Amino acid sequence: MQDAYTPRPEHHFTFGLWTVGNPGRDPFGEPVRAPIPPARIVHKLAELGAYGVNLHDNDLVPSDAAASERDRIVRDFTAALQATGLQVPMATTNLFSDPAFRDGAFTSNDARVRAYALQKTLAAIDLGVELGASMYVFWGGREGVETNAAKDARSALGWYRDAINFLCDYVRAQRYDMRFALEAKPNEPRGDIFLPTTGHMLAFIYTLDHPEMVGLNPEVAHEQMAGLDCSHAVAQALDAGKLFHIDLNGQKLGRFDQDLRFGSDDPKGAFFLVKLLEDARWPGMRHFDSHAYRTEDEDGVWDFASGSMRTYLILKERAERFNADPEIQQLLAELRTRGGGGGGDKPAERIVFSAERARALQAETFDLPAIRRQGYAYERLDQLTMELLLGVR
Ligand code: DIG
Ligand code: MN
Ligand code: MN
Repeated sequence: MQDAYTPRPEHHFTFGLWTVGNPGRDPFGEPVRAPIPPARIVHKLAELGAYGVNLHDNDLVPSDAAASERDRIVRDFTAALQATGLQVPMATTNLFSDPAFRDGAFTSNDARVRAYALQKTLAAIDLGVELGASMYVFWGGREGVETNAAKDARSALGWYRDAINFLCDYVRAQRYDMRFALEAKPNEPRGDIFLPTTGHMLAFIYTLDHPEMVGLNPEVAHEQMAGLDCSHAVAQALDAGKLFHIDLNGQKLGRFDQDLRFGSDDPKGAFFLVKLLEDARWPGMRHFDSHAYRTEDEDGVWDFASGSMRTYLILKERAERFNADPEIQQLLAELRTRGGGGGGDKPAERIVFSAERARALQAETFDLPAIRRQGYAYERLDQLTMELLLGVR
């Protein structure tokens, strides 16, 4: 069915091999779906209108594969990419499945584990470059503790920083066209994960040797697990010029990491995130780091993938309607011009220090009773937004 919400490669939708390839295992049950071969995932995603496919090293190459086997697997995968035109924009390392990483990878107390994690990541970066990736994501799923008796968090942050600095220097030495995107999560699988939110990651970036190479990969579910509004984390990443990638999915508050289909649980939150990305004209990959319900068979997996992209495009169209809605825009214009602020596209005058600006401010008088009396009409504004989202505007 082709309609206004049919995804096309120019929409930059991507999925990880591990997302549509998720076999439906959970902590209380075995896999419910047979593995889908990577080449089939490539062909199906291309058929559905996706732009690209991402991977952890071991989503494609088993960690115990011999070099010849690795090369064969990469050859077959590359053939599918060439046959479909699907791209590999992002790669990452699985530093969380191997029991060797049970105390963390870059932040394990065992220096041998920290070294092995670096070795594994060097090989995974090479694989990503070989497949055409220019973005490399780091999600430190095991970088945390269940008890603070295990390690001083300052030591852990130092090891984390040394690892990222080492890998930045490797990419520079290899002259790879690659940047890093750090992904936060507050907990799970560890009791507490270091650098738990996008804000923590942003601060960490500025302690690195090459902060210009390193940005953020906010994930909707992870910010919501921390009880935060993901669109605010993404706004701060955009403001800092550090939104290098994004993981779109859905999540109910107070649950384990559900990685639900984007927008399926919180369409209003998803709407404001899509509006932010589209208003910002953000050119990055719209990556769905999520998976089908465990109830689904393979047909359900492709329903999940199509639904993810369709919901994004429907919300993109709703954002365009919001930006064109006369009543909504009139309310916003009135708000922006209050007190002589900006109007239309003219931004409000910025408050920049100067001696006379300070003197003028000190001499200024305010009609505080009037300011205290005024309302902001946000109930009207939000109701109009809700009616637009519910399809009656
Ligand atoms: C989980 O949210 C993580 C892993 O799936 C992967 O390392 C990263 C890539 O988007 N997200
Ligand atoms: Mn997640
Ligand atoms: Mn993710």
